[in-house]
Amino acid sequence: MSLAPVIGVAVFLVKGETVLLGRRRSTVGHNTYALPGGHLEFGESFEECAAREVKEETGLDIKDIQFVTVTNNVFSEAAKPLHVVAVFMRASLADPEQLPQNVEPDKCYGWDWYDWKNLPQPLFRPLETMLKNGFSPFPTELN
Ligand code: 8DG
Ligand code: MG
Ligand code: MG
Repeated sequence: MSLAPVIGVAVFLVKGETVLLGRRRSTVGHNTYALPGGHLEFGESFEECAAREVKEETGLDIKDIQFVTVTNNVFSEAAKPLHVVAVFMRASLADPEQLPQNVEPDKCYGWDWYDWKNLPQPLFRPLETMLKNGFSPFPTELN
């Protein structure tokens, strides 16, 4: 078991005033609502990783992929301690008509769009912490 930090990339896929969230089936953050995302692969850019993970997990194609922020997450109470440096990106749908599919049903209970002002609970802890700190992926007039 390696105890080195790993790099995660998570994507605020925004549509109107909503974001795409799925309830996790993974050990880390089980049952909590999280963004699509995964681990950065060797040689990948953040934008490439964002597009690949969103496609692998939801079937959706994204555009206008931009870096928004990075957070440091230590899951010390997990059965297998985990340290993830999470890079957050924002993107929009390449085709606004495209519908999310649950491509990895072993990892997620399903994807849906949630109003930013009425997010489901509980949120995945890294997300919850960002929100508590006042973070929003939307322009200020929506907050
Ligand atoms: P992979 O095998 O497909 O590469 O990985 P994955 O199974 O899809 O990884 P993941 O757990 O979904 O994402 C990697 C890490 O990114 C996760 O363990 C912690 C970090 N992360 C956050 N916030 C979020 C989030 O909202 N969504 C996702 N998916 N990951 C997040 O800190
Ligand atoms: Mg993944
Ligand atoms: Mg994932």
